[in-house]
Amino acid sequence: MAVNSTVRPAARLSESTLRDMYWTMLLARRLDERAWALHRQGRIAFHISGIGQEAAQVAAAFAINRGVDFVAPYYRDLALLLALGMPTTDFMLSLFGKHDISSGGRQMPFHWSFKHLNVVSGSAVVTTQVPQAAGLAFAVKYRQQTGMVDPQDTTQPRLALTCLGEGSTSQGEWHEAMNWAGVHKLPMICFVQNNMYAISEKPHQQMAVANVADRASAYGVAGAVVDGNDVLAVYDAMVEAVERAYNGDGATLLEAKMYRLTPHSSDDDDRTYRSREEIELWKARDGIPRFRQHLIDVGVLTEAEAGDYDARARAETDRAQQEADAAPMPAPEEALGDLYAKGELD
Ligand SMILES: Cc1ncc(C[n+]2csc(CCOP(=O)(O)OP(=O)(O)O)c2C)c(N)n1
Ligand SMILES: [Mg+2]
Repeated sequence: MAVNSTVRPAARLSESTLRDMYWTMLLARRLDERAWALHRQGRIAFHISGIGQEAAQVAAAFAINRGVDFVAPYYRDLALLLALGMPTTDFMLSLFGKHDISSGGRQMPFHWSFKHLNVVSGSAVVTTQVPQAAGLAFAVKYRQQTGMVDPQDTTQPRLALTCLGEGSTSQGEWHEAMNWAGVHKLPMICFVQNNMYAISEKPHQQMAVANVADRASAYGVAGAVVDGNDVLAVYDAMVEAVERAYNGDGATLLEAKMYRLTPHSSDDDDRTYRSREEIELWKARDGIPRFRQHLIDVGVLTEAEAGDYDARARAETDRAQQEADAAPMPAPEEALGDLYAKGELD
């Protein structure tokens, strides 16, 4: 890929792409807020939120070849999945336990799986997606090296992106996967969304180094830390990682620092372990209003257009909710479908 290194990648984004990025962040926020409301109304059983992480996720998605490169996401990746092409109605269907694409209502929501977007299904066990991403990246490299695919073919996956929280890097699988990515110089990007908490635990209770990315050199991969509330900074850092992967120069451990603005999940009461003042401090750094202001400052959006985006995001959230609400519940006998192979005992 030819790159003019004097111009930051984000500076080359067209106005319509910048608007798309903003729209996706905003839509994710509105859908997520609606999910909290639906939970408090007793209409859905569970919610785990990506509020505060949208900027970083949208940046990550826009930097890869969306819908083609492999993605092994984690539960907070609502904005990332929307950017990859998940329909809004599908998200609502998953909240209601109805026929969503990921599992037809049989899995908990947030266990994303979209075959047509090369988003591989994950497990509720945190971090297991990282060795799977390393395996996918190994397959990408193997297929290219054995001539099964052309490394320049943009219709084929050329990297595997995986996401996880900082707390999950304490799991053994993470170290095994990073080591594998380093040893085999894999086209993998491990995107750590460091939101300052693993349920109630702070980063210093998980690790004795300041940054997850400080460990990169120990695995022989590139590492970087970026402000996760700055969508364009994350995009620049991610493009560097993508080019490294596409050029056969190995894996990247990219850590975006951000803040989980909500409790861990709808089952958590965060008042037991953090102050309201701390949350307010981070709310002031929220990536969505920050990007909105930036787009207005540089003349990509007017105040009126930004207001129109707000109204459209709310209307789209209403529409998706109503459509999902009107959809039928899965039949009880569907619960066991696709669990067992059909064999001679049937
Ligand atoms: C192996 C395993 N241990 C514990 C859990 C329960 N659990 C779910 S999310 C979570 C916290 C993860 O924190 P982090 O990796 O920082 O991600 P965040 O939720 O903050 O985005 C824990 C302990 C789990 N799902 N899997
Ligand atoms: Mg965390």
